[in-house]
Amino acid sequence: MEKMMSVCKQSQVSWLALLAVLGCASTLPVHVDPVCTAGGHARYRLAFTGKWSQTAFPKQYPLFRPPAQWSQIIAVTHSSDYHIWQRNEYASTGVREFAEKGEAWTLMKEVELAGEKIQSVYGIFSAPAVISGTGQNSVDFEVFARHSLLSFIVRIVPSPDWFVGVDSLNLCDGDHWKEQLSLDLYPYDAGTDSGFTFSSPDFATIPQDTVTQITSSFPSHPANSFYYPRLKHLPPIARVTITKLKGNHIMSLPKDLPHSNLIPIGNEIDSLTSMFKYLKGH
Ligand SMILES: [Ca+2]
Repeated sequence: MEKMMSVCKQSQVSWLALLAVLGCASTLPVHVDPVCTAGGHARYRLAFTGKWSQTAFPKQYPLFRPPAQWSQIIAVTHSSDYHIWQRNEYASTGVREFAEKGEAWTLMKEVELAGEKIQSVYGIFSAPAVISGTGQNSVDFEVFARHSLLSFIVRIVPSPDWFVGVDSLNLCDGDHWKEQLSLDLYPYDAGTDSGFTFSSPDFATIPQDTVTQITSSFPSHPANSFYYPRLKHLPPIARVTITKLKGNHIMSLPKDLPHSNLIPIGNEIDSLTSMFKYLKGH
């Protein structure tokens, strides 16, 4: 390691050491995003589309009490040293409560603390619940170079602890903002409740498991609602499209919260509190 660092230092003064520089660069962890040098900020629209139909997912498709639907979308813009949730890592208490019950209070508090303590979160915003398996919703938000990553989480309703979402999608591409991204979404298990089916009663996972992707063959148990042994892959259960909006003016808070409600973190406790009230009311 010392040798490597020594080579890195020397390489700064010599063209001959260019290869060494490249060699050093290649030793960086793969998850490090290139620095975002895009100027100003960019405005985007996040459009969520449920694809959870009875045709695509016939097994145990929830028709009543409640029928298949989605929770509100909780989304965060942040830097690379923060994750609201991560595959193969343990879910936070806030993610647990949200994935199991759709309760956002603790999750919002966790995000707020991350914004205050490590300055890694710029903003949190939400879109209201999508009240059918194939419904749509959208919300506008803005990003800045220092916090160019987008993450979000949407609970699958009903379910034990299942959700869809995105972890750390970078909207910046070097010196410019990406125009549009679309991603198919697949179910994740928060690792906190061991229910097998959409309508399973509460059954805490002890000890807690990590967040895992649910597939047509995992968990490998015939009772699981997503277990389709004849399918190689599950069809996407939702899709998200993120589109850069024209214009560059700072978006003001809309009067009608349910459509869009970007709430900058920082010291905006009052705004966040009203956000909490809004979320609690849904
Ligand atoms: Ca589970």
